[in-house]
Amino acid sequence: MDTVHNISVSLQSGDYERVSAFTKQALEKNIPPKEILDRGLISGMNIVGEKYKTHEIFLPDVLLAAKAMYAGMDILKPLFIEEGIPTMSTVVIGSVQGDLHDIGKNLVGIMLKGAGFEVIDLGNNVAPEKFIETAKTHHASVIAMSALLTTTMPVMKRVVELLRRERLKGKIKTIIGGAPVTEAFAREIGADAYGYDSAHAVDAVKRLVGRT
Ligand code: B1M
Repeated sequence: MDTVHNISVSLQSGDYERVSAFTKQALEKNIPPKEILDRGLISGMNIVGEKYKTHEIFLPDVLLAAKAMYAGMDILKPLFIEEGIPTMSTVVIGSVQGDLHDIGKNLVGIMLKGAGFEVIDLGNNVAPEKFIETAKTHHASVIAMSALLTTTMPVMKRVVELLRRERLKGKIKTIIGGAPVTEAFAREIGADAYGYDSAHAVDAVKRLVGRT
Protein backbone atom coordinates (compact mmCIF):
# COMPACT_ATOMS: atom_id res chain seq x y z
CA MET A 1 0.00 0.00 0.00
CA ASP A 2 1.32 3.47 -0.78
CA THR A 3 1.81 6.01 1.97
CA VAL A 4 -1.08 8.25 0.90
CA HIS A 5 -3.46 5.31 0.84
CA ASN A 6 -2.24 4.41 4.34
CA ILE A 7 -3.25 7.90 5.48
CA SER A 8 -6.78 7.38 4.17
CA VAL A 9 -7.10 3.94 5.78
CA SER A 10 -5.70 5.11 9.15
CA LEU A 11 -8.04 8.10 9.14
CA GLN A 12 -11.04 5.86 8.54
CA SER A 13 -10.13 3.85 11.63
CA GLY A 14 -9.58 7.02 13.65
CA ASP A 15 -5.91 6.27 14.27
CA TYR A 16 -4.56 9.82 14.55
CA GLU A 17 -1.03 8.72 15.48
CA ARG A 18 -0.68 6.72 12.27
CA VAL A 19 -2.25 9.52 10.23
CA SER A 20 0.32 11.90 11.67
CA ALA A 21 3.21 9.48 11.05
CA PHE A 22 2.14 8.61 7.47
CA THR A 23 1.59 12.29 6.63
CA LYS A 24 5.15 13.09 7.74
CA GLN A 25 6.41 10.06 5.80
CA ALA A 26 4.58 11.22 2.64
CA LEU A 27 6.17 14.66 2.89
CA GLU A 28 9.61 13.06 3.31
CA LYS A 29 8.90 11.21 0.06
CA ASN A 30 8.22 14.60 -1.55
CA ILE A 31 4.58 13.84 -2.24
CA PRO A 32 2.87 17.22 -2.79
CA PRO A 33 0.81 18.40 0.22
CA LYS A 34 -2.23 18.92 -2.02
CA GLU A 35 -2.10 15.27 -3.10
CA ILE A 36 -1.78 14.17 0.54
CA LEU A 37 -4.81 16.30 1.38
CA ASP A 38 -6.98 15.18 -1.53
CA ARG A 39 -6.05 11.53 -1.93
CA GLY A 40 -5.26 10.82 1.73
CA LEU A 41 -7.17 12.93 4.23
CA ILE A 42 -10.20 14.14 2.25
CA SER A 43 -10.66 10.84 0.46
CA GLY A 44 -10.60 9.02 3.83
CA MET A 45 -13.05 11.49 5.35
CA ASN A 46 -15.38 11.12 2.36
CA ILE A 47 -15.54 7.37 2.97
CA VAL A 48 -16.24 8.04 6.67
CA GLY A 49 -19.06 10.42 5.64
CA GLU A 50 -20.58 7.79 3.35
CA LYS A 51 -20.40 5.05 6.01
CA TYR A 52 -21.97 7.38 8.58
CA LYS A 53 -24.75 8.19 6.15
CA THR A 54 -25.55 4.50 5.67
CA HIS A 55 -25.29 3.80 9.44
CA GLU A 56 -22.30 1.51 8.92
CA ILE A 57 -20.46 3.56 11.53
CA PHE A 58 -21.64 5.88 14.30
CA LEU A 59 -20.98 9.26 15.85
CA PRO A 60 -17.98 8.25 18.02
CA ASP A 61 -16.28 6.79 14.91
CA VAL A 62 -16.83 10.07 13.06
CA LEU A 63 -15.41 12.09 15.94
CA LEU A 64 -12.32 9.86 16.05
CA ALA A 65 -11.89 10.21 12.29
CA ALA A 66 -12.23 13.99 12.62
CA LYS A 67 -9.50 14.00 15.27
CA ALA A 68 -7.29 12.00 12.89
CA MET A 69 -8.10 14.47 10.11
CA TYR A 70 -6.94 17.37 12.29
CA ALA A 71 -3.70 15.48 13.06
CA GLY A 72 -2.89 15.39 9.36
CA MET A 73 -4.18 18.89 8.65
CA ASP A 74 -2.04 20.36 11.44
CA ILE A 75 1.06 19.10 9.62
CA LEU A 76 -0.07 20.25 6.16
CA LYS A 77 -1.62 23.62 7.00
CA PRO A 78 1.65 25.59 7.46
CA LEU A 79 2.83 24.27 4.08
CA PHE A 80 -0.33 25.43 2.33
CA ILE A 81 -0.02 28.86 3.91
CA GLU A 82 3.66 28.99 2.85
CA GLU A 83 2.80 28.04 -0.73
CA GLY A 84 -0.25 30.29 -0.74
CA ILE A 85 -2.43 27.42 -1.93
CA PRO A 86 -6.07 28.36 -1.41
CA THR A 87 -7.00 25.16 0.36
CA MET A 88 -10.68 25.51 0.91
CA SER A 89 -13.73 27.69 0.90
CA THR A 90 -14.79 29.31 4.12
CA VAL A 91 -18.04 28.40 5.87
CA VAL A 92 -19.51 30.49 8.70
CA ILE A 93 -21.58 28.26 10.97
CA GLY A 94 -23.76 28.82 14.01
CA SER A 95 -26.97 27.99 15.83
CA VAL A 96 -29.41 30.80 15.21
CA GLN A 97 -30.44 33.51 17.65
CA GLY A 98 -32.48 32.19 20.58
CA ASP A 99 -31.22 28.64 20.09
CA LEU A 100 -28.75 27.15 22.55
CA HIS A 101 -28.67 23.67 21.02
CA ASP A 102 -25.27 23.18 19.47
CA ILE A 103 -24.42 19.48 19.41
CA GLY A 104 -25.68 18.89 15.86
CA LYS A 105 -24.17 22.17 14.69
CA ASN A 106 -20.81 21.17 16.15
CA LEU A 107 -21.03 17.87 14.35
CA VAL A 108 -21.71 19.58 11.04
CA GLY A 109 -18.77 21.92 11.71
CA ILE A 110 -16.43 19.02 12.45
CA MET A 111 -17.50 17.18 9.31
CA LEU A 112 -17.02 20.30 7.20
CA LYS A 113 -13.53 20.82 8.61
CA GLY A 114 -12.87 17.17 7.98
CA ALA A 115 -13.90 17.65 4.37
CA GLY A 116 -11.31 20.41 4.03
CA PHE A 117 -13.38 23.55 4.56
CA GLU A 118 -12.23 26.50 6.62
CA VAL A 119 -14.92 26.75 9.30
CA ILE A 120 -15.67 29.80 11.41
CA ASP A 121 -17.89 28.66 14.26
CA LEU A 122 -19.87 31.48 15.84
CA GLY A 123 -21.32 29.19 18.50
CA ASN A 124 -24.97 29.39 19.48
CA ASN A 125 -27.52 32.19 19.82
CA VAL A 126 -26.10 33.95 16.75
CA ALA A 127 -27.83 37.12 15.54
CA PRO A 128 -28.62 37.38 11.80
CA GLU A 129 -26.38 40.44 11.41
CA LYS A 130 -23.47 38.58 13.03
CA PHE A 131 -23.68 35.77 10.43
CA ILE A 132 -23.56 38.27 7.61
CA GLU A 133 -20.86 40.56 9.02
CA THR A 134 -18.61 37.58 9.70
CA ALA A 135 -19.19 36.11 6.25
CA LYS A 136 -18.34 39.46 4.65
CA THR A 137 -15.20 39.98 6.75
CA HIS A 138 -13.85 36.50 6.04
CA HIS A 139 -14.98 36.32 2.40
CA ALA A 140 -16.97 33.23 3.24
CA SER A 141 -18.77 31.32 0.49
CA VAL A 142 -21.40 29.77 2.73
CA ILE A 143 -23.43 30.57 5.84
CA ALA A 144 -24.57 27.38 7.62
CA MET A 145 -27.36 27.72 10.18
CA SER A 146 -28.71 25.23 12.68
CA ALA A 147 -32.02 25.40 14.60
CA LEU A 148 -33.51 22.84 16.97
CA LEU A 149 -36.52 24.87 18.05
CA THR A 150 -39.53 25.64 15.88
CA THR A 151 -39.53 29.08 17.51
CA THR A 152 -36.03 29.92 16.23
CA MET A 153 -36.51 28.76 12.63
CA PRO A 154 -37.75 32.20 11.49
CA VAL A 155 -34.28 33.60 12.24
CA MET A 156 -33.02 31.62 9.25
CA LYS A 157 -35.49 33.42 7.05
CA ARG A 158 -34.25 36.74 8.43
CA VAL A 159 -30.66 35.91 7.40
CA VAL A 160 -31.75 35.09 3.85
CA GLU A 161 -33.74 38.33 3.71
CA LEU A 162 -30.78 40.37 4.94
CA LEU A 163 -28.52 38.78 2.33
CA ARG A 164 -31.07 39.67 -0.32
CA ARG A 165 -31.30 43.23 0.95
CA GLU A 166 -27.51 43.59 0.85
CA ARG A 167 -27.44 42.09 -2.67
CA LEU A 168 -25.31 39.23 -1.40
CA LYS A 169 -27.80 36.46 -2.09
CA GLY A 170 -26.15 34.11 -4.56
CA LYS A 171 -22.67 35.37 -3.69
CA ILE A 172 -22.89 34.02 -0.16
CA LYS A 173 -24.86 30.77 -0.18
CA THR A 174 -26.95 29.48 2.72
CA ILE A 175 -27.57 26.01 4.08
CA ILE A 176 -29.94 25.23 6.93
CA GLY A 177 -30.57 22.19 9.09
CA GLY A 178 -31.63 20.89 12.47
CA ALA A 179 -34.31 18.49 13.68
CA PRO A 180 -37.43 20.63 12.96
CA VAL A 181 -36.06 22.04 9.68
CA THR A 182 -37.22 20.53 6.38
CA GLU A 183 -36.31 20.77 2.75
CA ALA A 184 -39.69 22.42 2.10
CA PHE A 185 -38.92 25.09 4.69
CA ALA A 186 -35.54 25.72 3.07
CA ARG A 187 -37.25 26.21 -0.29
CA GLU A 188 -39.93 28.40 1.25
CA ILE A 189 -37.46 30.86 2.80
CA GLY A 190 -35.09 30.84 -0.19
CA ALA A 191 -32.15 29.07 1.45
CA ASP A 192 -29.78 27.54 -1.09
CA ALA A 193 -29.59 24.12 0.55
CA TYR A 194 -30.89 21.88 3.29
CA GLY A 195 -28.91 19.27 5.21
CA TYR A 196 -30.76 16.38 6.78
CA ASP A 197 -27.72 15.42 8.84
CA SER A 198 -24.05 16.29 9.03
CA ALA A 199 -22.97 13.97 6.21
CA HIS A 200 -25.68 15.30 3.87
CA ALA A 201 -24.75 18.84 4.93
CA VAL A 202 -21.16 18.28 3.78
CA ASP A 203 -22.34 16.97 0.40
CA ALA A 204 -24.67 19.94 0.01
CA VAL A 205 -21.98 22.49 0.90
CA LYS A 206 -19.62 20.85 -1.60
CA ARG A 207 -22.31 21.25 -4.24
CA LEU A 208 -22.87 24.89 -3.26
CA VAL A 209 -19.20 25.73 -3.83
CA GLY A 210 -18.93 23.53 -6.93
CA ARG A 211 -16.65 20.99 -5.30
CA THR A 212 -18.36 17.75 -6.25
CO1 B1M B 1 -33.69 20.95 23.99
N1 B1M B 1 -35.29 20.67 22.89
N2 B1M B 1 -34.53 22.55 24.79
N3 B1M B 1 -32.09 21.05 25.05
N4 B1M B 1 -33.24 19.27 23.29
C1 B1M B 1 -35.23 19.60 21.90
C2 B1M B 1 -34.72 20.13 20.57
C3 B1M B 1 -36.75 19.15 21.84
C4 B1M B 1 -37.15 18.50 20.52
C5 B1M B 1 -37.04 18.21 23.05
C6 B1M B 1 -38.49 17.78 23.09
O1 B1M B 1 -39.33 18.53 23.52
N5 B1M B 1 -38.77 16.59 22.66
C7 B1M B 1 -37.49 20.50 22.14
C8 B1M B 1 -37.82 21.35 20.92
C9 B1M B 1 -39.29 21.36 20.55
C10 B1M B 1 -39.50 22.16 19.33
O2 B1M B 1 -39.30 23.34 19.29
N6 B1M B 1 -39.88 21.48 18.26
C11 B1M B 1 -36.51 21.17 23.06
C12 B1M B 1 -36.83 22.21 23.95
C13 B1M B 1 -38.29 22.59 24.04
C14 B1M B 1 -35.87 22.88 24.74
C15 B1M B 1 -36.09 24.02 25.73
C16 B1M B 1 -37.08 25.09 25.31
C17 B1M B 1 -36.50 23.36 27.06
C18 B1M B 1 -36.87 24.34 28.15
O3 B1M B 1 -36.04 25.02 28.66
N7 B1M B 1 -38.15 24.35 28.42
C19 B1M B 1 -34.68 24.60 25.92
C20 B1M B 1 -34.41 25.70 24.87
C21 B1M B 1 -33.05 26.33 25.08
C22 B1M B 1 -32.73 27.22 23.91
O4 B1M B 1 -32.19 26.73 22.94
N8 B1M B 1 -33.06 28.49 24.01
C23 B1M B 1 -33.85 23.40 25.62
C24 B1M B 1 -32.58 23.17 26.16
C25 B1M B 1 -31.80 22.06 25.94
C26 B1M B 1 -30.47 21.80 26.63
C27 B1M B 1 -29.64 23.05 26.88
C28 B1M B 1 -30.76 21.11 27.94
C29 B1M B 1 -29.81 20.73 25.68
C30 B1M B 1 -28.89 21.34 24.59
C31 B1M B 1 -27.42 21.19 24.94
C32 B1M B 1 -26.56 21.60 23.75
O5 B1M B 1 -26.91 21.51 22.61
N9 B1M B 1 -25.37 22.07 24.10
C33 B1M B 1 -31.03 20.18 24.98
C34 B1M B 1 -31.04 18.94 24.27
C35 B1M B 1 -29.81 18.08 24.40
C36 B1M B 1 -32.14 18.52 23.50
C37 B1M B 1 -32.36 17.17 22.77
C38 B1M B 1 -32.69 16.15 23.86
C39 B1M B 1 -31.21 16.61 21.95
C40 B1M B 1 -30.69 17.56 20.87
C41 B1M B 1 -29.37 17.01 20.32
O6 B1M B 1 -28.30 17.48 20.66
N10 B1M B 1 -29.45 15.93 19.50
C42 B1M B 1 -33.61 17.50 21.82
C43 B1M B 1 -34.53 16.32 21.63
C44 B1M B 1 -34.11 15.48 20.46
O7 B1M B 1 -33.67 15.99 19.44
N11 B1M B 1 -34.26 14.22 20.58
C45 B1M B 1 -34.14 18.75 22.42
C46 B1M B 1 -28.28 15.27 18.94
C47 B1M B 1 -27.78 16.02 17.70
C48 B1M B 1 -26.59 15.28 17.09
O8 B1M B 1 -28.84 16.04 16.77
O9 B1M B 1 -29.04 18.56 16.88
O10 B1M B 1 -30.77 17.16 15.65
P1 B1M B 1 -29.37 17.38 16.07
O11 B1M B 1 -28.45 17.47 14.79
C49 B1M B 1 -28.59 16.56 13.74
C50 B1M B 1 -29.51 17.03 12.61
O12 B1M B 1 -30.60 17.79 13.08
C51 B1M B 1 -28.58 17.75 11.68
O13 B1M B 1 -27.34 17.07 11.81
C52 B1M B 1 -27.26 16.43 13.11
C53 B1M B 1 -26.99 14.95 12.90
O14 B1M B 1 -25.93 14.70 12.11
N12 B1M B 1 -28.29 19.16 11.80
C54 B1M B 1 -27.93 19.90 10.72
C55 B1M B 1 -28.25 19.97 12.88
N13 B1M B 1 -27.89 21.20 12.52
C56 B1M B 1 -27.67 21.18 11.19
C57 B1M B 1 -27.26 22.19 10.32
C58 B1M B 1 -27.11 21.86 8.97
C59 B1M B 1 -27.40 20.58 8.51
C60 B1M B 1 -27.79 19.58 9.38
O15 B1M B 1 -26.71 22.73 8.05
C61 B1M B 1 -26.22 23.97 8.46
